[in-house]
Amino acid sequence: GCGSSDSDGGSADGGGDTIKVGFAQTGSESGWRSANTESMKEAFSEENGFELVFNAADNDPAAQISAVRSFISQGVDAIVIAPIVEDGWDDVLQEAADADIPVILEDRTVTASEDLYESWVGLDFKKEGVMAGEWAAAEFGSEPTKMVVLEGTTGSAPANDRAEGFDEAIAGSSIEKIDSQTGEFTRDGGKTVMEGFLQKYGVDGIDLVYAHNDDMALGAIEAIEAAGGVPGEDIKIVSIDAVKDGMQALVDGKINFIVECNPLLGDLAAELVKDVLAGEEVEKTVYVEDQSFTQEQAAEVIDSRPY
Ligand code: GYE
Repeated sequence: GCGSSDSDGGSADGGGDTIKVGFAQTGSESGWRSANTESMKEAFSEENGFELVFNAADNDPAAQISAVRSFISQGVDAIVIAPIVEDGWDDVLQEAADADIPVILEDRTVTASEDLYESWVGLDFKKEGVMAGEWAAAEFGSEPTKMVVLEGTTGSAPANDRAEGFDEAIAGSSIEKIDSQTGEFTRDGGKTVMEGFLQKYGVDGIDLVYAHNDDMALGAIEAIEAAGGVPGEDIKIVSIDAVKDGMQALVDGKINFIVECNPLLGDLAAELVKDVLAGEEVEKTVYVEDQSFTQEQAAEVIDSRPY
């Protein structure tokens, strides 16, 4: 037979073919992250020939580096990392290289030399920021517009690149960034930071929220409603991810535009690990395409979204 309970061969019997992979996840900050973790666990399953050692570092960069060190000392066959922040990876990646353990990055990028990892698979965060910014510039035309920004985790690739792309796209527009602060990519963080902005500027003093992810936009919606404002009307909102709850808020008119960020990277990451261990050449960077959604477009696709 060929089922996963087969004991006379295959890779699901704990035999020598099983690939032991350590995966250092960021944590569990958002809906995007839950979907990404699920995708990774499904792809790195026993049925697919893997033994997965999973670690989620609660978004603490030092804890994530410790997790990678522990994978190295366990002698795993390969290491996959979703790096919380871009900087600080040189030493531990060198240690993995010294131990002959290949490293694949998924989702976020690092500033360390490309020689220190085999491949990276993820999204073009800068392009996501550009798409969000282009929508905002077109939406507000030449109207004077006061914008606040809910930034992702400080020092993370998506926070850096989404800020850069957006700012480039709105350069020369009538949009003025009046404040910007990190909400850590969480719903609570977005809510707390937005409460502070509303206290400072009032509902009338803010026209637009740019949230680096849907979860922070959802937190901002709660804060705006609690302050007596109508999200999507009094204050417009643009965010990134297109997870279920974000898309629902878009359909409900509380968010105005969402740029997608596809979290389903597991199969691509697992394929890269297998190819690298088989000695095959792999691409250094593997980009997954993103779309974007207006409220009308979201209503059409929401039921068929896989995450
Ligand atoms: O947008 C956010 C998550 O790194 C692309 O991390 C990922 C980001 C995603 O917490 O929701």
